[in-house]
Amino acid sequence: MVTVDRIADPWGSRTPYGPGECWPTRVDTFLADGLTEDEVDRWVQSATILHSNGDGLDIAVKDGRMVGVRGRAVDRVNHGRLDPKDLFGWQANHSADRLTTPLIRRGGKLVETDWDTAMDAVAGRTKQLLDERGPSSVGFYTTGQLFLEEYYTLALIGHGGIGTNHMDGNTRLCTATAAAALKQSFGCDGQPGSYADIDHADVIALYGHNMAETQTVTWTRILDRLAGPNPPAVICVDPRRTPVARAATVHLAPRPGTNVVLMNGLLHEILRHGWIDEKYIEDNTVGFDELRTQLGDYPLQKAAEICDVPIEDLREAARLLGTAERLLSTVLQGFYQSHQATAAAVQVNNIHLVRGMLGKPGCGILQMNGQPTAQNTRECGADGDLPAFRNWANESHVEDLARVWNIDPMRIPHYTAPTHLMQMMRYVEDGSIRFLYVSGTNPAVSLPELRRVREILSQDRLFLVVQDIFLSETAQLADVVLPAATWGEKTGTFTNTDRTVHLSEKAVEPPGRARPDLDIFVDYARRLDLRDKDGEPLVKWSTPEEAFEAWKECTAGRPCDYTGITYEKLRGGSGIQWPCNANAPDGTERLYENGKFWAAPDYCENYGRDMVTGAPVEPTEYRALNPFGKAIIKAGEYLPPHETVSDEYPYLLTTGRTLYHFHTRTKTGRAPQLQRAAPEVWVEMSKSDAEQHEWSEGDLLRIDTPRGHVTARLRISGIRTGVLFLPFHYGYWDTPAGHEPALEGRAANELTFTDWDPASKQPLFKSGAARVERVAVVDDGPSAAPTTTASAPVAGTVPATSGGRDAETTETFDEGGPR
Ligand SMILES: Nc1nc2c(c(=O)[nH]1)N[C@H]1C(S)=C(S)[C@@H](COP(=O)(O)OP(=O)(O)OC[C@H]3O[C@@H](n4cnc5c(=O)[nH]c(N)nc54)[C@H](O)[C@@H]3O)O[C@H]1N2
Ligand SMILES: Nc1nc2c(c(=O)[nH]1)N[C@H]1C(S)=C(S)[C@@H](COP(=O)(O)OP(=O)(O)OC[C@H]3O[C@@H](n4cnc5c(=O)[nH]c(N)nc54)[C@H](O)[C@@H]3O)O[C@H]1N2
Ligand SMILES: [Mo]
Repeated sequence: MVTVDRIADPWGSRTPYGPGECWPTRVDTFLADGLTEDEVDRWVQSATILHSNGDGLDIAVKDGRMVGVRGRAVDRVNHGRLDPKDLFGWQANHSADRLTTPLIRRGGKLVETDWDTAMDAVAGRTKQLLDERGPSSVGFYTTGQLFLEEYYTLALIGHGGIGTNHMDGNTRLCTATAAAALKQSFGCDGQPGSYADIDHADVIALYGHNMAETQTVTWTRILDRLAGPNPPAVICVDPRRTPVARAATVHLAPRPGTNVVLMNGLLHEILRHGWIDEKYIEDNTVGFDELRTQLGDYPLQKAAEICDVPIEDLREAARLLGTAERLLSTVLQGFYQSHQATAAAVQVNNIHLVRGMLGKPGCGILQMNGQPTAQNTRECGADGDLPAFRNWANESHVEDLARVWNIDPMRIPHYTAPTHLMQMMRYVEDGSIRFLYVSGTNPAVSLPELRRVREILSQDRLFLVVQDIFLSETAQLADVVLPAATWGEKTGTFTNTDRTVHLSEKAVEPPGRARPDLDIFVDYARRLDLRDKDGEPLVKWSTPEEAFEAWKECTAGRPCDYTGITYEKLRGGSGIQWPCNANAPDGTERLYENGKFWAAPDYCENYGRDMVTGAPVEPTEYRALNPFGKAIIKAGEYLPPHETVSDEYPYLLTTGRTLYHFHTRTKTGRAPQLQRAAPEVWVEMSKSDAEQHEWSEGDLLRIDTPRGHVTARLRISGIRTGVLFLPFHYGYWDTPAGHEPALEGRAANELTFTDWDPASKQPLFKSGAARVERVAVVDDGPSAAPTTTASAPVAGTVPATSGGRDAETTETFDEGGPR
C-alpha cells in the first residue's frame, strides 16, 4: 500500500501492462478525518457520478454518515481506481447549505413551505395550463445526472401522460452529437466499443477529448499501456497542450472550428494510400462512393492550410490511422460543441468503416458521453428521443410504445422530432411555453449567452420549477424549488459510456425533508391523476426496482435490451454491459461483430439527418439508400464557422473543463481539496500572444464578446496562438454577497452565443471570437490555475498544485505493488 496526494498526482501510480494483458488492479481509497478501514461500519455499493466513466466504488458509512469511498477491484471499468473528483467530491453531500425543504415564491421572495403546498402549486399550474393552453405550454428540462428509473418515469409522464413534445435534457449540451453521430452511421445509438479496447489497441486517437482530465481513470488505463511493453501510438487533436497532447505520439492543434476539414484531409490521405478494407466496405456499408468523390476536394495540403497544422504532422497521423491493426478512437466536446459537430464526429466513424475496424478487440469507437447517466437520458427518451431507441418517425414503433404504456398511440406526440432545448428556450422566450420543470441542471450558468438566459428564466409569465440539491443560480430564479435527495441517498441504476450498467444503492438518509427525484416525479404524476386507457394509474410503480422492472419490459427486443439484468445480478460483482438478455445473459462487450447493425429501415432508431441543413431524412429515402440495414458512410462538406475573428474581436475563444471541477461546481466547489486546487476562474493565452501585449502571468484581463464580458487572471499556457480558453465552472453562487452577476462577469457563458449544430442541435461552446484587454497588473503572484493539467504554465516559476495532508489517499495493489 502507498499513500498518494491525488491533488498533486491526479492519475496516481503506474501499473504497466502489455497488449492483450489484463489491466492490473489498483484499489484507491479515501477516508476522511484519518479514519481507517476497520473503523467503517458499512460499505455500500455504487459507481462514480462526476463523469461518464462509471467506475465502480463502495461508499464508506459510519454512524449514518458518508465518511469515504473505495474503488471496486472487481469492476470491469476501473479495476479499483478512482478519479480525484470522486475521491473528494462526495463531501458536498454533507454541506450545511443543502436544500432541506421545498421553497415557494411569495411576494417576490423564496420562502420555506411543506411538500403538499409545493407539489399542489406545481401540479395545479400544470393542470391549469393544460386546460387553458394545452400540452405545448408545458416543458421539461432534465439532466444526465439522475438515475435510469427517474428518466423513464419522467419520459412516461411527459410523452405518455401530459403529451408534450417539449422534453429535453442537458444531454443536448453534452452528448447530443454522440447520439446523432451513432445514429447517422449505424442507424442507432449505443457505443460500438468497450473500454477494454484500450488493452488491445495499437493506435489510440483522441479527437477534441481531454480524457486525462475528464475521464481520468480511463486515461490511467492508457498511461499504463504507455508505460508497458509495445505501447500504442497516441494521436491527439486539440488546440491546447493538454496532458493528452503531452503524452501523444502526434499532436495536431488545429485552429478551432476546422475539425471537418482536418478529418477530410486525413481520410483523403488514407484513401490515397489505399489503406482501406474493400471487402468490409462492400459487404457492410453504403455510401462509400460519395465519400470518395467528396474527399477529392480535400487534399492534405488544403487541410494543413485551413487548420494551420504542419503537413508532416497530418501525414504522420494519417499513416498511423491508416496502418493501425487495432484502432481505438474517442471523440468528445472539441468536436461535439463546434459548428459541424455531427459532420466531424461521423468522419471518425468513417475511418473505422473504411478500415473495417469495428466489433473486434482493440477496434472500438467511443463517441463519448460526458455525464454519468447521459446514456440513460437518451435511452429512456427524456431528451428528445423515444424510449428504448424507438423511432418517432416510425408509426409501428410509436404503436409499440403505446402498447407498453397501455395508452392510445395518438397520446404520444410524434408529428415531428421532440423539441430540442435551444428551441424550447425560444418558446419560453416567446411565451408559448409557460411552465418549465428543470431537474438536475443549472442552465443559468451552463447555457450559452447567459444574459439572455437569465432574462428568459426570470419572466413573470413563466412558472419555473427547479428540482436541485442546492440553491443554484437557476433555483434562485424559480417559482418553486424542490429539494432532491442525491447519489448515496437514493437507489437506482445508471449506464456509462461503454454500456455498463451499475447499481447505486442508498447509503445514508437524505438531509431534512429532501426526497429522491423518483419519489417527486411519482408524486407529481399522482397529483395530475394521469391514467392509462383502462383508467389505471399511468405510472404503476413507486420504488426504483419496480421502475427498473417496467423499463426492462420497455426494452425487450430493442437494441438496449435490459431484460437479462436484475438488481440482484448487479449486486456484489461488476457492472454489466447491455444488451443483456436470454441470448447474452452476461451482457455484450462489443456491438457490430460480423458487420451486423441495427440499421434496418423497420428497426432503426432514426433515419438520420442532412448534416448541413439538419432536415430529417424521409423514411422512403432511407429505405432506398439502406434497404438491408448496413452501416452508412456519410461524407461531410466543410463550412467555415459563423463567427470568426475580425479586427474588433481578434481572438478565437474556446471553453471547457479542468480536472478538479465538475460543471457549475455545485459539488466540487463544496469539497475543500478540489476547490483549493482550482479556486477561481482564469484565462489561458499563449506565450507569444502574451509577449506581444507585454502581459505577464497573473495579470487581470477582461474578455469581451458582443454578448458580455468576463474578468479573469492570465495563465500563460501551451495553448495555440490566437486562441483563448476559459473554464466554464465559475458561476455566482459563491461570489461574495452584494456582487451583481452581470457586473462580476466570471461565467464563461456570458461570452458564448446562441447557435447549434444543425444535425444534433448541440450548442457551440467551442466557437466564437473575442477581444481581450488588461484591466490591472497584478503583482501578487501567478493566476490560481492548476499546474498539473492543460493549464500548466509555460514558466517554471509557478508553484505546483498540491493537496496537502487532507488530500492523502491510499493505493493497494494486486501483487505487492506497482511493477
Ligand atoms: N474534471 C471534469 N471531468 C468531467 C467533467 C467536468 O466538468 N470536469 N464533465 C463531464 C462531462 S458532462 C463532459 S461532456 C466531459 C467533457 O470532456 P472533454 O470533451 O474532454 O472536455 P472539454 O474541456 O469540454 O473539451 C475537450 C477539449 O476540446 C478542445 N477543443 C476546443 N475547441 C476545439 C476545436 O475546435 N477542435 C478540437 N479538436 N478540440 C477543441 C479543448 O481544448 C479541450 O481540451 O467531461 C466529463 N468529465
Ligand atoms: N461554456 C461552456 N458551457 C458548457 C459546456 C462547456 O464545455 N463550455 N459544457 C456543457 C456540458 S457538456 C454540460 S454536461 C453542461 C452541464 O451543465 P449543468 O447540468 O447545468 O451543470 P451541473 O453543475 O452539473 O448542474 C447539475 C445540477 O443538478 C444538481 N444535482 C446534482 N445531483 C442531483 C440530483 O441527484 N438530483 C437533482 N434534482 N439535482 C441534482 C446540482 O446541484 C446542479 O445544480 O454544461 C454545458 N455548458
Ligand atoms: Mo457534458
